Amino acid sequence: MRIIGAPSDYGANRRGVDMGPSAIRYADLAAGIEVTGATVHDAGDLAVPRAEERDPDREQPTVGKAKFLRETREVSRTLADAVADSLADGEFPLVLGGDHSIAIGSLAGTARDAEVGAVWFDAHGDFNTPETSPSGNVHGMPVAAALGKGSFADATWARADGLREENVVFVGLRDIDEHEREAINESDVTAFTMSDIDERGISTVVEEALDVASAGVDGVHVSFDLDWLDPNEAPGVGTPVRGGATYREAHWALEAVANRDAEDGILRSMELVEVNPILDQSNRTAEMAAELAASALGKRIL
Ligand code: Z70
Ligand code: MN
Ligand code: MN
Ligand code: MN
Repeated sequence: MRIIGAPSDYGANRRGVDMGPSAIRYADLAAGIEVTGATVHDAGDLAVPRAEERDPDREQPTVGKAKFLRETREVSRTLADAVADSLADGEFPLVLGGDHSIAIGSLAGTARDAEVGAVWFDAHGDFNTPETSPSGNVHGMPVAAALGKGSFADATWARADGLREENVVFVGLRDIDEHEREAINESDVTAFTMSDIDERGISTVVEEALDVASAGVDGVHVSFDLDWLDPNEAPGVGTPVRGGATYREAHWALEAVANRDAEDGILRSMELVEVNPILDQSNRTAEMAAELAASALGKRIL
């Protein structure tokens, strides 16, 4: 497998997530994964210019707002190539963010020559467009971007045409904007909220999510936003939302991903995003990210 760092914070309104890849590596990511017997190649970080050197408003859509759109496009193109190259070389791409806007690149890369589904572990729907976004932060838009919603319809760099809308599944949503809610409900994606997890349990919800994401596709991308977890467990994120997944639920969920992959080889690519070491306590959130990656890639208790 191949580690690809994408230290971009262009999509978030707060500095610090650009240090995510370093923090996750420092938490012994590679050693944790090697326990599974996998060989880990670290490709290092993509070059991402500092946000202070750029103008967030330099390029704006005719309607709505999207900060650092030009820079996000540059990062997305570079990351898409890196992910596609990794797959072409037969190495599983594990992308480290950065904020969740980097998923535009991960999805474009993993869906370049394949039909793919996605499981999106997140407190947020990330389904805004420049027209609906209350913040203009692109990390609230990557799913809509990849699916070509709103003005992203014309953005060939953002659209991941191999990503099938009916195979996109959210798990554990709990903070959705008004227009984002309408868009999710009108779309063909499947959305499990935190209420679904409370009602039906993590195991039923995650197994069903994997069924939907993997039906009829070549592979599944797992996008893991650390703010899916409860802020008590993962405080080092830019937008903490109370009532998130527990440590044990998160481990169970990613062990289920690994078990499913062992059965049908469906896992194609993965990313860990939104780790913000500035806001963290003793690198706990990065440690969580590293542990969960190992679980997804096959680390078992026994
Ligand atoms: C809000 C917006 C968001 C992540 C925050 C927040 C989006 N819906 N995404 N943190 N990862 O600004 O669009
Ligand atoms: Mn997100
Ligand atoms: Mn989020
Ligand atoms: Mn596999």
